[in-house]
Formats: sequence, structure tokens, C-alpha cells
Amino acid sequence: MIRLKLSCQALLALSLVAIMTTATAGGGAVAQVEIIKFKFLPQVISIKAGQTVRWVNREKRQYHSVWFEQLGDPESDYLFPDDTYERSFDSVGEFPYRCGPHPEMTGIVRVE
Ligand SMILES: [Cu+2]
Repeated sequence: MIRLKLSCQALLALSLVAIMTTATAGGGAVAQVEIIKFKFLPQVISIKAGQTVRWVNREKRQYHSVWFEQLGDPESDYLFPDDTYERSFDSVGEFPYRCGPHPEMTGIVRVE
């Protein structure tokens, strides 16, 4: 019984890995920005209208946020290490954003 439970968990973990790999593989609907050493990387990301951007905090300890202040968005929740935030973009344009606690941390989403 215990054995069966374990293998179910292993299967679930494997399928989660598969799903995540698919989502981040090139050309998918989700573009990824990593947050590391107080920087958004890439700092400028180009996507197609309708695509989603996912921010992932890769810091060891530091939290950050993603805030499209100029769009009138509320600031995201604080992203602690390994936390993610997603936002999709339907209209073409250049959308600057920043980190709430660190105003010098900025990035741009360019929607084509
Ligand atoms: Cu920050």
C-alpha cells in the first residue's frame, strides 16, 4: 500500500516536470523573466500579443515584486525565492514595470 502511494507521487512529480518543461520550451505561450541579483533578466522581453510572461524569483533570500505601475496595476504580492508571477498582454506596446521595494529594478515588456 505504501509502495503504491509512493509510485503515484513519483508519477505525479514526473508529469509536473513534463508540464513545466513544455510550458517553458521555446515558442510556447509563456515567456520567462528571471529575477536574480536585483535584476530582471532579460531586462527587455519581446512577446506576441496574447502571450503570458512569467516572472520567477531566483534569488537565494531576497524578495521582490513586479509592478506595472504605469498601467494602473496593483503591485504583485512579494515574490519570495522560487515564487512566480504571471501576467498576459493583449495589446501591442511597450510596458515598463518595476519592483515595488526596489524602484531601481526595472524592466520592459515589449508586445508585438
Ligand atoms: Cu526587488
